Formats: sequence, structure tokens, C-alpha cells
Amino acid sequence: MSSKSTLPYATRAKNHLHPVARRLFDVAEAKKSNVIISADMGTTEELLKLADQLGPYIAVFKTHIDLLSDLSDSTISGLKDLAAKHNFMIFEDRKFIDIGHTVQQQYHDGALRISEFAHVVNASVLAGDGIIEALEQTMAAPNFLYKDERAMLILSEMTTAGSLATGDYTRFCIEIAKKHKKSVIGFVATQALTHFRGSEGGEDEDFVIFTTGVNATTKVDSLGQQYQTPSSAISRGSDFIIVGRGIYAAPNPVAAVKHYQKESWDAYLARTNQN
Ligand code: 5BU
Repeated sequence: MSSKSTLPYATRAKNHLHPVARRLFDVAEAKKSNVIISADMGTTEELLKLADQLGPYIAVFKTHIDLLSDLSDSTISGLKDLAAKHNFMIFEDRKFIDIGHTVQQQYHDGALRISEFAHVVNASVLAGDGIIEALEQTMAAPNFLYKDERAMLILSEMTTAGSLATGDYTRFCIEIAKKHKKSVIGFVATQALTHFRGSEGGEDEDFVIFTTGVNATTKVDSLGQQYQTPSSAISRGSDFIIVGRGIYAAPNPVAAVKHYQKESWDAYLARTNQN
């Protein structure tokens, strides 16, 4: 985790070694938003409509591209156009988890075309750090079109009841991240990970925390999902909150996203002593 979480995003943007992390913080600062919409839609039309509606209020648009029943060229080009129009980044929550050779194929050139549109992806290190090395190799290949525009997060905790991604597992994620700063910019985690002994890094270390399981009004769903509020997540060290149903299933998603934007931005200002 970042010991830099009390610093403003602008400062972190200036100092970060990774161009993708710099851009994330720049976008957050420019839009005064640390909200990521989890766009769990089933069709391209719904996905692009949501991206256009909520684009002005979010920093990142999170996809599960395999939920779409009609993925095509127009999905990918539509998403990229809207990301440019509204200045948001795209995070594909693919949770890669396989041998290195397979994940390279899933990430790049596969049916889902993830490397083409996703600035950020995430990977589980259940199988060790070979998966990170494999994705890093693809991202750094001389003929890779998006060099310096792609990065990953390690899935170090999960929000579901009974998750096994805790304790030593999470500690192992931190160790791996420290060894792969060329491609790993942080973690998907429910909180800052500073309570892990040895997690504090050197001056140049600034891991970004993306936090799922955020909802302002609900505590759980019927399938094991567990929520915390936006202000709780940010005050516990999250840098970007990820909200799905709390926004897209609200009666008025634009009103809802503005509510989440304000609550989590205010919590960020408080955490960084800027209020
Ligand atoms: P919700 O509607 O806000 O509950 O959606 C949460 C989203 O975040 C959904 O896309 C999940 O796949 C994703 N998620 C999660 O809920 N918990 C996790 O630990 C991780 C991802 Br990693």
C-alpha cells in the first residue's frame, strides 16, 4: 500500500514512476472524481450509453467485457471514443489467473481484445508471480502498440464473505508488486495495506488502491458481496472507489454518480487535509 495516501493526487501524479498511474491521478484531479463505475452491462448499447451518461463524473470506467452478448469492433471503438471524449480511463476487471503462456493470449489478441481498450487490468497471483512476468513481458514487447499506456493491479483482497485472499496471501501480493513496478501500479483491495509489516516502501513507492464493494446505502447482497460506504473506503486508504449497482441500478444513475463523486471526493480532501 501507499504510504503516500495523505498526499494530494496532483503531487502523486507528479512523482509517480509509472505513466499510467500518473495519468490516473491527473484525471482524478482534473475531474475532481475518484469514482470508478463498474459497468456490468449485457449489451454494447447499454454499455456505451452508460459510459456517455456517467463519463463526465468518473475517473475510470470498469468493464467485465465478457458479460457482453454482442462484443464487436463497435464496442471497442465506441468505448475508446467515449474515454477520449470524457477523459476517463478503462479498467477491465478480468482477474487473470492461469499459467503465463495462457494469460498472454487472453490479454492480447484473444476474443476479448483486452489489451486494445483497457489501460488497467488485474491479475491474481494464486499461481505465483509467473503471471505478472508474462503480462509484463507482453506490455513491454517491442511491437506492443500501447507501451507505457498499460498497467496492472494485483488482486490482493476480495470483498466476498469468507474470502481466502487475506493475511499471508495479501502479504505475498505486496512482495510481488514491489518486484514488478514496471507493470504493477497497485492493488485491488478493501483498504490501505500499510498494516502489513514490511509493506512500507522507499521514497519512490506509491501503490494505487482500487476498492470494490462500495455502496452508500446497502451492506450486503444475497450472494456474499459485502459493502462499505464511499467515505469509509477512502478514509481507510482507498484511492479509487468502484461502484456498480449503487449507481447503475439507482432510479437516476446520474444523480447517484454525483452523490458518490461528492462523498468520496470530500473524504479524499479530508484525508489529505485539503478541506
Ligand atoms: P456491485 O454492483 O457494486 O456489487 O459490483 C461490484 C463489481 O466489482 C462487480 O463487477 C464485481 O465483479 C467486482 N468485484 C467485487 O465486487 N469484489 C471484488 O473483490 C472484486 C471485484 Br476483485
